[in-house]
Amino acid sequence: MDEIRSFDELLESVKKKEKKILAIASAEGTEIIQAAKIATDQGILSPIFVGDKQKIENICKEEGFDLTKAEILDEKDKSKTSRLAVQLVKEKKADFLMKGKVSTSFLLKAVLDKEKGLRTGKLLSHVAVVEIEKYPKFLLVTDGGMNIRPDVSAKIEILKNAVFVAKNLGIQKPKVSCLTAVETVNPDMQETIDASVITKMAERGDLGEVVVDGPVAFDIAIDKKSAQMKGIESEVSGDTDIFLVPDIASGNIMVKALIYLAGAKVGGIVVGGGAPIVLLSRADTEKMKLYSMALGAVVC
Ligand code: COD
Repeated sequence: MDEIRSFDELLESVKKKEKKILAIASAEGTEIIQAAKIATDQGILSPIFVGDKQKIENICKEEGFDLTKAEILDEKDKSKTSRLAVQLVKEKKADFLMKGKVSTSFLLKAVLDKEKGLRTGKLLSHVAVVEIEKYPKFLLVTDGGMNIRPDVSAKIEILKNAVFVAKNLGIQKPKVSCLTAVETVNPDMQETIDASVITKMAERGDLGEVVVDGPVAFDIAIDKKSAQMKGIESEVSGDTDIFLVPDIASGNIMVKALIYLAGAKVGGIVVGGGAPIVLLSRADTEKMKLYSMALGAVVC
């Protein structure tokens, strides 16, 4: 499989594959139906709308969504829509899951339910896939969306999840930068210790087909010249695929800064469970919603 380096290429790739079925928990929102309409019109998925049937049908009519292209499961109780959508995935009636007008914690709790959820024994984590004019390929940032302050064991799981996404994007041997503020191990900065542990594990082959560098600051990770000026020799520098960030705040800030200051295009998904989960935010543009759904479809 050729490496996918942009969202246009991603959409083309998804369109060539079998159409995936997306279960949407509490789909009765205009922006949700609009996003599902774009993805359906582009031929990348078929939705199952779980929620208030009457409201969903009304919005579909307003938005010109062809109701023959979707299934609707009537459930007005918001505490039940997440469980129903999760159940559809568990029973293989849907391939992946999306949050509609239900809170993130409701949906995640249904996903994490020990009996009825989508647990696989692995950690669930968020991967943001970023396309930016100044960089010749995708840049994956993790985890700026789910795990708040991961310890080193959690970071290893987060990295494995991101490698899984990278492989689905055709990146055979992803290059990973464990981001910190400095290139030296400083015992007062726990993230530098975690980064050096992960780098050592990768060197020993414990993390599979990846090349890891860290601790490393963002300038060194993104720009080979900066590395050379600092006298740092690194195969990863200037060619990073995955940016492993120290915590949710740093990852979230990094991605949003790229969107607002550098016009980045971004899609994001949660992986590690039985199926990918699309968690859209209200502030996402229609395109970003489409990119996230396409990402979900490509990693199913
Ligand atoms: N993967 C797998 N299992 C998990 C995970 C995970 N990432 N997180 C928790 N669990 C399991 C635990 O092992 C436990 O068995 C059960 O779930 C409950 O664990 P808690 O009590 O630690 O989890 P919650 O329900 O309090 O919190 C989980 C959240 C994902 C809701 C929490 O971590 C959170 O709020 N994350 C930030 C989400 C967010 O605000 N994102 C910003 C969006 S932009």
